[in-house]
Amino acid sequence: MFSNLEQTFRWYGPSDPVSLQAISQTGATSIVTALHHVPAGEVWTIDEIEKRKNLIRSAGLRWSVVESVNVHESIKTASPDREQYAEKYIATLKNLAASDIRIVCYNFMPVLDWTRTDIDFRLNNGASALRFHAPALAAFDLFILEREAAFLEFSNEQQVLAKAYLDGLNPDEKKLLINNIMAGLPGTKDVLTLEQFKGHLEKYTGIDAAQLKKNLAWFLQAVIPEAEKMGIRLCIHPDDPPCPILGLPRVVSKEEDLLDLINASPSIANGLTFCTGSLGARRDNDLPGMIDRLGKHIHFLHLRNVKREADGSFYEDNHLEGSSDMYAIMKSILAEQKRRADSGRTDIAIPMRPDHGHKLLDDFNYDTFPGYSAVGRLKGLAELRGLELGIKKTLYA
Ligand code: DNO
Repeated sequence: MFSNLEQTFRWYGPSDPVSLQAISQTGATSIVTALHHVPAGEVWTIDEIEKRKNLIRSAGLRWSVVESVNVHESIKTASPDREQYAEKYIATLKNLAASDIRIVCYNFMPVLDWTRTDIDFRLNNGASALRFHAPALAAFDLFILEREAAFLEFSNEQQVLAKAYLDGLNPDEKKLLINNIMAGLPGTKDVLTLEQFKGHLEKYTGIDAAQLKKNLAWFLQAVIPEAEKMGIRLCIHPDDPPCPILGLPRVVSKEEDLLDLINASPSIANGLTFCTGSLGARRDNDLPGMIDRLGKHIHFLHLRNVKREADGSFYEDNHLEGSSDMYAIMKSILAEQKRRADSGRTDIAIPMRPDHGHKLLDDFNYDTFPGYSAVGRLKGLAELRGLELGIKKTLYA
């Protein structure tokens, strides 16, 4: 029988309240991390990479995936200095390859990484989840950011609902909403000010989805041939949420986008992070079908489930519940592994991580990064590995 998925856990580095030792008790064998202290665009030195790698190794774990080497805004906006940032990106990849770390996740979301409006949404059982509430984002866009075009983009009904939502918030709640949306890169506690954010938005004037796709293709054509030579596999993370927000285009949201991306620079080095939580927030993304069709390009799996609501809102559900059929997804993943095994590919143990988790039980005693609790993710991982094993023994024993 072919090998199991590689069970990984994201770790934000030495400042993460979830320790490496705790992670090793979850059953995960590998770590997903990044040098979060290095600003986007700067080169990761071999020294720094090795230091981090040794720390992970000394806990009996392996650093198998980098999430993420972030792409500098100059590349996303095609600024005149983009060549220089592509060169630095390649230099970082070279150093990672020298340390034998070869799977590298990144994203191409303008300005903001993933966006949630509520990072403490309480479920009936008292667990805390992450939520994207569409009226809250609209309220922020229309009445806090006061972006003019937003008044043309939202329907009258959406504007009324957004206003009602905003009027129901007290000043502290309003501040929290701003902080949640303006939170900077994962693994940092940085929050953009409204002024800084407006400055970023201006740089995207005139950049629509078609242009952003061209900028992404330019990046791929610059970096992928180099990555291929080094044996590095890049894997793009989809947009979260998978739609344009705050006037910013997004181009990694649906199957067609993923195909365009692959075709922009066809290579084993040009792959996907298949995030079922991000892609699953769109009703028109057929996740098992996408795995069947695009599976060979998947180098990394984020397994998570969202519960979609009619107005575009969603919250993060238990890993096996929510709007996506995790059983069907896992079945498609196993079929992809089987195809790889049959065709002689060696990358069968695709790294997967339980993406996000509720805050549960002892998690409330720690100030963990939103979504990155210990017990909640342990529960997710345990359920997912059980599902994997059950399907595998039934279908492929
Ligand atoms: C959130 C994550 C994202 C992801 C990046 C990948 O939990 O899935 O922040 O790491 O977008 O570059």
